[in-house]
Amino acid sequence: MSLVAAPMAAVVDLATSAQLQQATMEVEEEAKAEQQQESYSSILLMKGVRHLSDSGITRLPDRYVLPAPDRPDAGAGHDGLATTTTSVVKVKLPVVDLARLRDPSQRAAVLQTLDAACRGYGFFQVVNHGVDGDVIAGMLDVARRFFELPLPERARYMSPDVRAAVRYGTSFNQAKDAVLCWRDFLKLACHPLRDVVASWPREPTDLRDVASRYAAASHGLFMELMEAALQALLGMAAAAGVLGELAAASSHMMTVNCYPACPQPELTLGMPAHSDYGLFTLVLQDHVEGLQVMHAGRWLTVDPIPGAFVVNVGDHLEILSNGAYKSVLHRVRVNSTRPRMSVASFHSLPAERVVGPAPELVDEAAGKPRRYMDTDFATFLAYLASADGKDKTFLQSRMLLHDHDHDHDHCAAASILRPSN
Ligand SMILES: O=C(O)CCC(=O)C(=O)O
Repeated sequence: MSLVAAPMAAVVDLATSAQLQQATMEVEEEAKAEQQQESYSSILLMKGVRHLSDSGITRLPDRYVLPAPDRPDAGAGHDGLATTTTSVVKVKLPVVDLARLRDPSQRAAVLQTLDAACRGYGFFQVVNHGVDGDVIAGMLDVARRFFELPLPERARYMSPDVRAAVRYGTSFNQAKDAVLCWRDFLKLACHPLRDVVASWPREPTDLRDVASRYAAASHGLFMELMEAALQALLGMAAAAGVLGELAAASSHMMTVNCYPACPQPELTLGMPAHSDYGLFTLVLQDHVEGLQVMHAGRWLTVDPIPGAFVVNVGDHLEILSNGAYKSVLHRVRVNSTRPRMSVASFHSLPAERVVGPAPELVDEAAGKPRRYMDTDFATFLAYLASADGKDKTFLQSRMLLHDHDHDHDHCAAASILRPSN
């Protein structure tokens, strides 16, 4: 038995070892293929969502799938508990008519509209602004053509440096996002315009010309809106100081956002809930809706007025106004059929300028306490790198006194709160 068994065993052993060798090779091959697949997927992810969308995927890759409570249809009720709100609630934002603002006989009434919008929604739309239709259409068109360029041409501008004059990337904060967002972007520093334009993308060949004309128009509009806001807040005489500073130097960053059609839009967001860092942000969007604003504990979808700018109060203006004006959370939903483009222009004082509540708005004896700490860009960068960024907005981290309703809105999407950068 053993004599027979031995060779058999040997045969079996040999067979087993050959099988084992084969199996080991297969496992190794598989691991190699998996590794390749993994690095292929991460390269694909780095290539951004335009690339994924063009590749014709029908299922959202896992890295883009938000946890259930953070998905676009999981709302936050007034009691702070997550509730499901599947219907989209649209909002017609207050309208600020610049033609009327420029008419001395109507200015006071428009200042009231602007002031009420900044206190209530933190958002408004601007019509009759006088920015040439060709400048607006040209900007959206050149932006679309930039994202149609072959990836290697776009990828020349990828940079991890948040201060780079030009930066192409994907998601919200690519280096930190646990779940990626369905957005690709091109960020362009716009101040001082004549110095930075030469570092902007060289393709499409008309980008520098078209985008610099748009940037100049956006800055002009910002200055006009700031003058109006400061006049409403502080009165003409006190407004002059900040306006003079802004005329001498400012910060201006433009982000071109590209949100391709998404195979499973109910599982992800184009941009998570965030507030903006500066004084005012001017958003130009195409005809596709997607921007949502947090108001009284609910997400409201902005109904875009063709040719209008959507304007929102940023953290700096909330701080400067000692809390009178609201820098509110907003986010972007995507959809399965229509790609969307937007151009957001972030305007503020120079990065090194310390921003605090205007002295005219603080009077402890009269019951108007200082509500915010002073802040500057270095504080903002330190906040980004800190643990606070996980469950607070930057604005909350600067608050000395809390306004409960506003605080509630800033906590409503707590697990995905991240400041914009
Ligand atoms: O795409 C939009 O409408 C909004 C963009 C935005 O919120 C941002 O760029 O910070």
